[in-house]
This record gives sequence, structure tokens and C-alpha cells, in this order.
Amino acid sequence: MPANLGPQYLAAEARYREALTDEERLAALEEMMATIPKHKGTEKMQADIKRRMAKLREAMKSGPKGPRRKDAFRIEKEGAGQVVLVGPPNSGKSSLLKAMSRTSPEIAEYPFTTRIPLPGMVQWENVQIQLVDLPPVAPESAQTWLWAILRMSDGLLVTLDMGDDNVLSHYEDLVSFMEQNNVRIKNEGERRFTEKRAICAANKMDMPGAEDRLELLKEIIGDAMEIVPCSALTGDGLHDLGAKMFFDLLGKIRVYTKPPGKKPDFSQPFILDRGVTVLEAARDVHKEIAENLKYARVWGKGVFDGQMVPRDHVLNDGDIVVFYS
Ligand SMILES: Nc1nc2c(ncn2[C@@H]2O[C@H](COP(=O)(O)OP(=O)(O)OP(=O)(O)O)[C@@H](O)[C@H]2O)c(=O)[nH]1
Ligand SMILES: [Mg+2]
Repeated sequence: MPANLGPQYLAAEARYREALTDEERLAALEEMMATIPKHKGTEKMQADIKRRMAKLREAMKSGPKGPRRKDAFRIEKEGAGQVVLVGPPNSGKSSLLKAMSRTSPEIAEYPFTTRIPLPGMVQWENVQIQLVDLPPVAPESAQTWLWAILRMSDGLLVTLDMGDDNVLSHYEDLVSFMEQNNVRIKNEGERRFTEKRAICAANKMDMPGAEDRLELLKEIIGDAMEIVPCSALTGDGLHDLGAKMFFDLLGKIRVYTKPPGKKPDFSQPFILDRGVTVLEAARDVHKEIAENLKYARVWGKGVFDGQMVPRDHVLNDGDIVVFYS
């Protein structure tokens, strides 16, 4: 960071991050403003601090409102599944949420910008995936509620900065810090509550040297998780990232049903777990259908059009199913 921030400023910034009340936050911001070195390199930061101070003063005037603190950080799940953005500071988590949804999180060139969780909906083809922006997973910012959100989530989107020479050590720090806090990455086999599926968004691929770092990253962590090269800035790779979130991270497929002789409604997929059988799919569609199910006809992968299949036939993404009882 070119800003050359002094220890007093950094201490005030730490207090700001840990503040529990608006009063504490405002006091910390005032001290940050007083101790920040005043030169061209910090102009944006100064403007940002001033803006936050103004916003806080406004909020404090109108008194307490909105959800209580306890509930404020529980994110209600929506859509096909809940994916949380985890990563070191400044890797572009908020930028990815902004690029992939209609949400507008705060983005800045300095670390520890995001302080509270912010969910947004990603429209990927005909499905919606919830993506939750979080503060960086780092000792300076991680609080108890952060671990709770990670454990409650359906999967982790590990976001790394491919423009950063230290990307590998940041990844290792991230994983060991998570493990210290009892959150582990596990993509194969049975998972406990504290073990999470993860894929990696190799972000900032537009930066010089990113291709070389990607090769290295693939060698080191390519066996542990899927790596999706992308750029929140240019939009490259984001459609692929959506696909990998849906299929690999959430482990879902889309199945369509239709009345015999009619066309299916492709805007209304049934979202099911990968590996699901015709019978299990029927249970999801309608309990009564499942109870009386004899067989089904399937249009899709690995079958000829309208093939009759038994109840234990495993469905694929995009399959069209007609149930017969
Ligand atoms: N070149 C380039 N810059 C990016 C990209 N994504 C994000 N950035 C920049 O990286 C900086 C950090 O972005 P943020 O989205 O705030 O990062 P973050 O991970 O949310 O940061 P914290 O909330 O502080 O942990 C900003 O200056 C962004 O403009 C990208 O794909 N390419
Ligand atoms: Mg952020």
C-alpha cells in the first residue's frame, strides 16, 4: 500500500472494525481522519472516511432501526443455494458480487473494506444462486458470526488475487486460519457440518503475470478444488464461474417436467441434487406422483427421446421427465 499509514491510524482502523456501536465507529473514524497522512496518495481514503462519517451521523440522527445486531448477520437462504465469498483482504470478493448480481457492495483499493455480510442474487442461465459477500477471512477481521455464516453456507467460493505475487501464501494462511476455526474444505465423500465444498475463483486474471501464477496455483491446489480463472473487472470467466457454482459447488442439476404431448416450461426448472433418481425427483415434484409412480419417459442425456426408464434411473442436467403412474 503506497499510503504509508502510521501505527496510530492503523490502531484506529482496527478499532473501527471491531466497534459494536455507531458511537464507537464514529469515534474511530474521527481518529482515522486525524491521523491519516495527508497527501495525494490518501485522497480517496480521506474522502471515503468522510463519507462514512457523514453516513453514520445521518443514521445516528434517525435513531436505532432495522434488525437487531443478533439477527443482522443471519442470512436467509434463497434460490438454488447459498455460496459465500471467502478470501484474503482485497482479493475482489465484493467486486465479484457486484459483477455477478444487482447488488452494489462497497469496493475499494485498500484492504478490509467489507465489514458486514451482504447477500445478492446471481442469475445464472435460468437459475438464481445466492452469493454472500463477507469481510476478509483474516485474523484482523474475522468475528464469531463469520464462522457461523461459513458453517451454515452451502459452499465456499474461495476468491484469490492472481495479480498478487503472494497469492499462494495467502491461500495457505486462509486455509490454516479456517482450520484453526474448525471450517475445513472437503470436496469428496461425506461431509460433516464443519466441512464445506469449495471452488476457487482465480480473480484479477487481467493483471500482468496472472497466467503464470494460475499455472502454479493449479499445480498446488488443483487436486483439492476446481479453479475458475476470471476477472470481476472485465467479466471474463464469470459465466463459467456461475456454472461451476451451480454444478460443482452446490452439486445441483436442472430437470423439467411436462404434461404428455406438451412442451416443457424451460423457465421453471426443478433444481435437484446431482445423482438424483426418477423416483426421488418425483418426490420433489409431488408426493402423490411418487407414491403411484411406475415408470417415466426421459428426453435428454444418455437416452433416446422419450425412452421409458425405471424408477431408479439417474437423471442428468437438462433432462425432461414425464412421470407415469
Ligand atoms: N484488475 C482488477 N482489479 C480488480 C478485480 N477485482 C477487483 N479488483 C480491484 O481490487 C480492489 C479490491 O476489490 P474489492 O472487491 O473491494 O476486494 P475485497 O476482496 O472485497 O476486499 P475486502 O472487502 O477489503 O476484503 C479494488 O480496487 C478493485 O477494483 C479484477 O478482476 N481485476
Ligand atoms: Mg469486500
